[in-house]
Amino acid sequence: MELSIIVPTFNEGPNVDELLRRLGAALAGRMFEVVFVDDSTDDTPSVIETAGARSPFPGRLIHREAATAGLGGAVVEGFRAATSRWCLVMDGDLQHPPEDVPRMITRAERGDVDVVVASRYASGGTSTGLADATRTA
Ligand SMILES: Nc1nc2c(ncn2[C@@H]2O[C@H](COP(=O)(O)OP(=O)(O)OP(=O)(O)O)[C@@H](O)[C@H]2O)c(=O)[nH]1
Ligand SMILES: [Mg+2]
Repeated sequence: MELSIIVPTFNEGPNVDELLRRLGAALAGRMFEVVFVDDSTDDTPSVIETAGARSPFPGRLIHREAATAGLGGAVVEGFRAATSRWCLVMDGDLQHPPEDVPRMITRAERGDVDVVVASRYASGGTSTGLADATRTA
């Protein structure tokens, strides 16, 4: 499957290398691009450019000088820029495990759905990874 992975980022520099490395390992042999839509106020854009230049799959950076509508607006901009029929949105802070992407692709490829959602409310889901122990939703 051809896939555009849209990653909204706000000051996520320290996570970029690991995210790309884990996506590359999880999706080895597949066709995909990564589209970062960045509203950072720090050096995240240059971190993304350096990491993207090293990665074996296509990566693009859209840095928004005049960010509109925050995280939601960034995701919409990523959809507009995507070149693939299927788009996947994932956080840039490693809260969404890249290792789960193949399972989502397999579900989409069955062909009977338009949208696939990974949810902690689905069967087998957990709240692991939320900010702290008080967060369950
Ligand atoms: N482009 C862009 N990305 C953002 C913005 N705010 C957050 N992000 C990114 O969106 C992703 C999710 O951000 P979080 O703050 O963890 O939002 P969340 O996962 O909905 O909230 P939590 O459940 O509290 O973790 C991360 O990759 C952030 O860097 C924004 O204003 N613009
Ligand atoms: Mg989060």
